[in-house]
Parts: sequence; C-alpha cells; structure tokens
Amino acid sequence: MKEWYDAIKQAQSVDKLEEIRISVFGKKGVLADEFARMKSAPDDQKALIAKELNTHKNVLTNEFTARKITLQTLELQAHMKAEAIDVSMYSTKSQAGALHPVMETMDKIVEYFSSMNFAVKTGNMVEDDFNNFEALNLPKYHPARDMQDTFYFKDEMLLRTHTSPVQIRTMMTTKPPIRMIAPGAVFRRDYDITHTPMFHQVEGLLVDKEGQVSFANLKFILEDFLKYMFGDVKVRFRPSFFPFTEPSAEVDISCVFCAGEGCRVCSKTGWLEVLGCGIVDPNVFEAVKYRNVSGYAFGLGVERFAMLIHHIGDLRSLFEGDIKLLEQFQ
Ligand code: 2NL
Repeated sequence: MKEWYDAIKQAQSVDKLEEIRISVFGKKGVLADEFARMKSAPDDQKALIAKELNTHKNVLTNEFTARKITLQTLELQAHMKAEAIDVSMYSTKSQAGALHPVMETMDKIVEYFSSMNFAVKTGNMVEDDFNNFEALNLPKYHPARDMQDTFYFKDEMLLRTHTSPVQIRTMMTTKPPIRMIAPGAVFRRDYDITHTPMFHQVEGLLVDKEGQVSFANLKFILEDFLKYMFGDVKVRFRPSFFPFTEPSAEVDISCVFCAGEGCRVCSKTGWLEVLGCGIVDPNVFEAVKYRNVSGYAFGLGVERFAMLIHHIGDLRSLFEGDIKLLEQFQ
C-alpha cells in the first residue's frame, strides 16, 4: 500500500492522478483485489483485514482528494498565467491611413476659396460637346478638340478636358452674380513626365454686373491665394492666351526650390508657372445668354501644386500608389 500513498503524493498532473485513481479504486484496482483476496482468508481474520482495508481506503481517498485539489489549483494557475494578456507588451502597429497628397492639396485650395465666399460645385466627368467646348469659345475644328487630345465616346460625348463645363452649366441654370470654384478630375490623351491622362483641376469663376469686375480684383485674389498656398513667394502675371478669356495671363511664383536663384526645376529662370487666368471672353457669356455682365476666371492643376508644395520630382509618382511614397505624407 505504501507505494500507492507515494504515487498519489507524487502525482504531477490531474491526468496522472486519474490513472492512479483507476489503478487504486477502480473495479480492477488494488483495493478491489485486496477485498477479493480477503474472501479466501481464514474466517477469524476477515473482520480485521476488512477493517484495515477500509482504513486504507478512507485514508487513500482523503489523500487522493487533497492531491486532486492541489493539482487542479496548480493547473488552473498555470493555465491563467499562460493565457494572461500583457497589456504593456509591444505589438505590430496597425497602419494608419492618410489623405493622398493631391486630395490634401485640393482640400487646402477649396478651403481658401470657401473662406472667400466662393461656392464649391461639382459636375459629371462625362460631358457633351457644347458644355466642354462650344460654350467656351472652342468652336468645331478648334485644335483643342483634336482626337489627339480628347477621349471621345460616340454621339459627341467625351470625358471633360477641364472642369469649365461645371461653370457653364451653373451659368445656364442660375442668374448672376456667380462666385464659384469647380474642383475635380479631368482627362486628356497625354502621358509623359509632366502629363497624365487623368489629373485634377480647380477652376474659379466670378461674374457680376458689367463694369463691376476688374483684372485688379483677379490679381488681388490670386496673389493672396498663392501666398496662402506657398508662403512668402513673389507673384508675377505674364500676358498669355486662352480661348475663353480676354485678356489672359499666366501666373508665376518665385521658384520654391531655389527661392528665385535659378535651378533645374525652374530652368534657371527663378520662376514657376502655376496658374492661368483672365477676364471672361464675351463669347462665353453669349453662349450662356448672360447680358450686361463682366467676370474673371482662372484654372490650375492640383498635381502641380502638390508637387511644388511637397517637392515631388516626377508627376507620375503621384499615381503609382507606391506605399513608400504615400507613407511620407502621413
Ligand atoms: C490653366 C488655365 C483657365 C479658365 C481656365 C474659364 C472657365 C469659364 C470661362 C472662362 Cl466657364 N474661363 N476657365 C480661364 C482661364 C484659364 O485655366 O492653365 N489651367 C490649368
């Protein structure tokens, strides 16, 4: 019997203890054996053997129960320790998303003009010939309509080549005055270092009574806007041409890379072209049946702004979805 007391005391797991329980207390266990052997003992000894065996049985049961409680407690503690969560432990950080630099730049542009009371309007990317070309003083056979430059569908439908159709549709449906910007994606058949087939524009339009809108008004707001976007830069206006404005100008800022000293990015000129603008051509007002009004308009490419703000060298890198690039704009 001693060996079974030892076995119970030394059992190292609940499973092992269960094996011992079967060997000791089971139907074919040692106690059952001993009680069976007792039957063939001389009659006068039976009562004594039975008493001894019952004592053993009771003590072994107590030992067994005590050991079982100890082992169960130990196993529960070990289990809880293994399952415990260390809240101070390092983990792989989850990736935070961020706005694409083009969208972030667009938001900043929209923020400026919203603060100046310009309404923000959007429209469809699939447009018709009238709203994209005809109304903008770009008659049939104008070179800008060339198959080379425009994505055409059948029935004279096309992907808008600028956001101007939004302004045209606004003028067709609302009376002046108008003070609006149109941000959005536009499409041209172009692909090289400085052109992608889809890019983003913000165009602005202000219309009021005849004689109320001057080039000076336009010059003020664009200078203020460019200083808001680029900080302390110089701004200059150069005469230019657009079919939808007359007179027209292109706007340069002093180079953000070399502060006007002359570098590779500004082709040693010290200036970067960032905007086109002008006084709305009378033919545009004629097309939308506006009379006795005057207005100014401007247009800019958002990708170009994003590149100059973030010092990005190649326009195409903005469209490749490269995580290494995007992670730099968290
Ligand atoms: C550029 C130049 C420009 C406009 C866009 C415009 C729209 C209407 C009437 C008159 Cl509805 N003009 N838009 C005017 C001047 C320049 O964009 O370089 N864009 C990237």
